[in-house]
Amino acid sequence: MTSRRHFLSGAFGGAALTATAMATAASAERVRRTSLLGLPEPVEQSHADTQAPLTPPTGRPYRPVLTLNGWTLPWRMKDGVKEFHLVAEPVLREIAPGMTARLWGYNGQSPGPTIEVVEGDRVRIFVSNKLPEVTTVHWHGQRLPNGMDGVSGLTQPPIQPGETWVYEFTARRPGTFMYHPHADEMVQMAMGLMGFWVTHPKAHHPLISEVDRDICFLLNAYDIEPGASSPKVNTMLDFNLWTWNSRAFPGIDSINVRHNDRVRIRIGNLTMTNHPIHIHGHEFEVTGTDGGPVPKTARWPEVTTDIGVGQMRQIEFIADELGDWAFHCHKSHHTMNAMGHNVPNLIGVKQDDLAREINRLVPGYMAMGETGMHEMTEMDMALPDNTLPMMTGTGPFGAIGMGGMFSTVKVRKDQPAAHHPDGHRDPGWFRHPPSSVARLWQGEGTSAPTAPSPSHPTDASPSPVELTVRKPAGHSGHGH
Ligand SMILES: [Cu+2]
Repeated sequence: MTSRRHFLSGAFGGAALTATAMATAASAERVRRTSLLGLPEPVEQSHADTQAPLTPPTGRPYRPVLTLNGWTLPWRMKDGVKEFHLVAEPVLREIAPGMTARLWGYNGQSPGPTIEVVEGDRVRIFVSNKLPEVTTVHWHGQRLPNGMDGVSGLTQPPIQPGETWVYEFTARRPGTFMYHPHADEMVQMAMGLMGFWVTHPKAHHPLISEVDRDICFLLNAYDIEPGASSPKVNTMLDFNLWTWNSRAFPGIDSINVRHNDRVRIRIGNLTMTNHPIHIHGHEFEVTGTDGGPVPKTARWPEVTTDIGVGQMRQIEFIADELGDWAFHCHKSHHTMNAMGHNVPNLIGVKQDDLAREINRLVPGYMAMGETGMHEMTEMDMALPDNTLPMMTGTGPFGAIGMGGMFSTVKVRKDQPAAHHPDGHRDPGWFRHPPSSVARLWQGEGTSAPTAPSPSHPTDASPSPVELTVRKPAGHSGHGH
């Protein structure tokens, strides 16, 4: 994890900009001029590494959040107000090594930086529009004056390209929030324009526990044709890149924690469908939503929680099982990358000759594997440039065969505490204790019970095998 940060001296310094942004150079000039009028410097980020949490330089102390493959926006204190500067602009985002997308974001990245404040803080946010069209920022979940709510046409006129507007309100409610445009939002969110917001409680709160790790990310999705780099913004449901903070596995960093840490993970959903987020080896509770902390009497253990569109969930657990635990969306199509959808099912079909014939007509044709898809994770397929394999990643035991919304929670005894400079470093793969890994059976053969055969309907004379299945030892069963 490096932590390079670019401080812009001029409107374009250090930024990776597309032609669209260059077209707005005239309006950007206006930003530079206002910058001289006392705007906070628009701090920018240009890589997708997870950046160490931002220790608050001024203001009240708190345990800062870690933004997965992202960063936290610095602020300045001015007359008791926390001032932030968001710049909406075209960005280049590496979705995973080997593929970069042309997205829209804030301050050089998609999603934009996490805004982190304390309950009761007076907050002033300058928003400069360097997009080729109008925008606004809506502060999802916040209690604020109606005119600060950022709904284009309803609570304010839209922010024109080149303009800088200012939002100001008090962060009244502690919790988990996000921000996104409320102008042409179908296009702007399909392009990646969004960010996270965390408001810490100002004092001990009976329903907000103090945690050792506090991690946040947004669920988002893109439809980018293999070989292309710009999302198709009219797609409603059939997205092909399922991402956390605009990163797909193996580009999503692992969540690295110390044994017995209390871990809070905050997740917001700005895709067009729900995502059942699932953890292995532990149970968690949903301790809060974008509506606030959940009363203790309304919490129950889960290993999967479904996060609907426009919802946020904060989950908490004690990381008391050592290992590398999968943490992913449970929709199996969401743990795959592009190319997974228009592929015929040819399981059981010998297709070497068939694929060769079709390839003469359709170069680049690819069919599902003969025995399933896993074989593809071990193949070296020719892909168009700037395209991720459908399933990829290599672990200590070989191909992982995943993509999309998949990561791991790595629980280690020797992981430094979160506030240590190396507190979030990746410890590498887990070293399993002897005799604790599933193994190839090399003993004598065993016979397994067999389910009733369809050729022997239940009213036929049961075979001894069927009897074994229907009446396992210890069960009374209902018999015939
Ligand atoms: Cu999903």
